[in-house]
Amino acid sequence: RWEVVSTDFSDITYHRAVDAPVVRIAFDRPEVRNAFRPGTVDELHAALDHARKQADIGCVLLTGNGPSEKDGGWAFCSGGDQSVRGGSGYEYRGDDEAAEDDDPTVKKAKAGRLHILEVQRLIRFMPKPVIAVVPGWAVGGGHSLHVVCDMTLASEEHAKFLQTDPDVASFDGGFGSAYLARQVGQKKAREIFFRGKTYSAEEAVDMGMANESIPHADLEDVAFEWAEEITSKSPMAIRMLKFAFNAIDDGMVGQQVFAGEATRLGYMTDEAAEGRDAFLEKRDPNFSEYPWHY
Ligand code: 1HA
Repeated sequence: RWEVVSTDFSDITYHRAVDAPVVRIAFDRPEVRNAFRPGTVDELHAALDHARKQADIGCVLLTGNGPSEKDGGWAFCSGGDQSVRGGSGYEYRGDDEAAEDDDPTVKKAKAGRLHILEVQRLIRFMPKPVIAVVPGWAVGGGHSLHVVCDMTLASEEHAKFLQTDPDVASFDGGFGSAYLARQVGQKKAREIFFRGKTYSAEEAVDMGMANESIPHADLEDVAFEWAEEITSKSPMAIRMLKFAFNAIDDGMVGQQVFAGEATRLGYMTDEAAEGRDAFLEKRDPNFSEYPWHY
């Protein structure tokens, strides 16, 4: 079903479907429950951005490879790799240099990285659905990632949803908490963060932060079916809907993103062509043929 898009990655895998406009991007550090270090985030950003730009890709499946060879455990993502957490963020250490920017003209900031937030924004603002396919633990910053995805499908047997942020003195005060509250309600979202209890796939579905609990063996097949279904529909309509769903929570940025798509549609009209042509031909535009629709 899948062919490799790039072998340049060490902390993720990136595949595209042979016969559908769908990609599969997966964390590939199962021995640490797919925790992300700075290089992992660089790679994830690069793969998602690549998928964003492909005109023949309409849906991204974001998941975690597994199980761990150490103990057989499954994970979507366990958040920031605590072993490389420095004084101000997560640091490139050891063999984690894969995707670091080696451009000598770039003066690198000394502060640690928190750029998983850039990945969150990329998922939020890319004009195609991203489905979190959760085969195991979704924890901390990994929990926030599933929250920001357009939909979540979870393994009935192995998915576990957990917010440890306050346990490790971290806090996702953006999409990870605020958007979660939109999904499960204020009281429940506060419970999730303040208590740090683990929830099953079924509980996640019941509270509205996951779409479906699926037998583990079928999870990837069902996710692929969902992606095929979505990508059989109008790209324009799916894009407009995603940005419409986002807009109410995204303030003026949400309006800007939605309006950008509206502008694209506007540019496709004869009326817009008349405006452009009149300028280029150095004449007054004639909009008289275009009705004042109601
Ligand atoms: O909140 C943010 C941010 C907020 C704003 C802006 C940016 C942010 C960026 C990141 C984050 C965060 O992600 S903070 C939250 C960080 N993550 C955690 O606190 C989760 C830590 N892990 C656990 O709680 C548990 O490991 C687990 C619930 C995911 C799994 O438990 P389990 O099944 O009992 O396995 P466990 O034995 O604990 O883990 C297996 C191996 O994976 C262990 O290594 P080993 O002893 O075999 O050498 C464990 O240390 C490692 N591991 C798991 N999670 C992480 C990890 N190593 C480093 N970092 C991890 N996150």
